[in-house]
Amino acid sequence: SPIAIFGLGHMGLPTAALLAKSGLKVVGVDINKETVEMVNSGQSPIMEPGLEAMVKKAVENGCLSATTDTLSAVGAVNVIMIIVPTPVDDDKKSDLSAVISASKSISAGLKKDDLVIIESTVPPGTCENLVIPLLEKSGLKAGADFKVAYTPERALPNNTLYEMTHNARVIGGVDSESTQMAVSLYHRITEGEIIMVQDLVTAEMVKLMENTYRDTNIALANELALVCDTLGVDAIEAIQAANHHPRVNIHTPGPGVGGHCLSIDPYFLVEIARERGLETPLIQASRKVNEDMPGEVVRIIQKALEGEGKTISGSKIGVLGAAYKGNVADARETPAKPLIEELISKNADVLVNDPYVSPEIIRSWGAQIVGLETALESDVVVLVTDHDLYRNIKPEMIKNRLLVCTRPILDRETFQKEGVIFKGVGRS
Ligand code: SAJ
Repeated sequence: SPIAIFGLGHMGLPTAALLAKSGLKVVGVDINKETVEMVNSGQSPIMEPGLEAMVKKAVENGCLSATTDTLSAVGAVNVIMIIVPTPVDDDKKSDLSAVISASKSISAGLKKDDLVIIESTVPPGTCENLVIPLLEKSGLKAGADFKVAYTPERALPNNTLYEMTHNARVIGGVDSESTQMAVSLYHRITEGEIIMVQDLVTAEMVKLMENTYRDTNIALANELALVCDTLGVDAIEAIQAANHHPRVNIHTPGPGVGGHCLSIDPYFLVEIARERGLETPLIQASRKVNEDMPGEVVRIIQKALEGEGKTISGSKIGVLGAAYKGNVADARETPAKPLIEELISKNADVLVNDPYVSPEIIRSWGAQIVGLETALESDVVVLVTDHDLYRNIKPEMIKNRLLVCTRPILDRETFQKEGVIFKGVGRS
């Protein structure tokens, strides 16, 4: 049966393309006209390996189309997916407005026996307490008249198509028939194991547990790195040695945690627990540790410059990378932003190089955009994002011999041997 997918973003568009590739007719629904036009002309608005080719083919085959017209889309299908963004607002409370507006649009055209699948990351309980009541405004009853399932998306940006088709998937439904229907649908696109859980709320909780696990572990790595710093211990060497223990897997310290997932999802747990009278000190402390990392990097830069008789104020600082992680164009919640803004507020001349992130975004932080060579001529070079192309940087390319490498992609010894002063998170 044909499918409508609400949200043609980082997760919605690859899902739409994969379902279309499996032979289903898919209509993507998005509020952004530009996105809809791009998809209809066979282009991908998102940088993701392999995606554009897949979109192009699906559109040419007539299996994939896009529209802003929600009602006609819902009317023409029997399966509707919600894959829209769920950010947090300034108070770190979940902003479910996109889920709400999609649910309302679906409700307006919902038919008997339709299946609604939610993939957006949400505070546990959202399907039961918010989405279903909105869908039931159609006059139909969840379970009896229409089906509802929740399945979190777990694919890793930059490896999305592979992970969507190979990762294990967790599915929970409002009743077992809902779960079963969703399972058979996802079997069309994934070779990965499909794990059925009891209900909607369990599936919602699984997703938040995964991303909170990762955020908390990265926070631990970052805090340990800062302790290493005070001792003159190289954190990367120490972590690699510790990870030889069979039950230890310390994550990688860095300039902070970015992206639309890890830096947001833990707050959904904090919020939902608090509503039930429970505080979550560990999760909250981890968020704070990770959010403080850009400030820690500024301190490391300051010390490095002081060693050269310079200050942040008046120095040229070359920043390599603005994206939240390597080889992506995504700058959402990137630690590069607060880092760059703090350097600018301290009167540094910040020169940013990033071949992927859109120049407008970088300029909106007040920074200048430069080529790699120019960035490497700065008073200090600060590597922020682990883009693969930065792995080719050689010691002699660092003109002023001062490098703050916040990611372990360059070999410390090689640089030091060539006279480069090599600093980093936990490597000072
Ligand atoms: N990072 C570190 N140290 C590490 C690992 C990551 O500093 O040891 C940083 C990265 O540089 C980046 C951030 O953390 O700034 C997050 O990067 P990531 O690659 O770990 O994860 P995301 O946000 O791109 O994708 C995550 C994934 N979740 C998990 O691995 C548990 C992905 O599977 C989810 O689908 C995605 O969130 C999501 O959509 O929720």
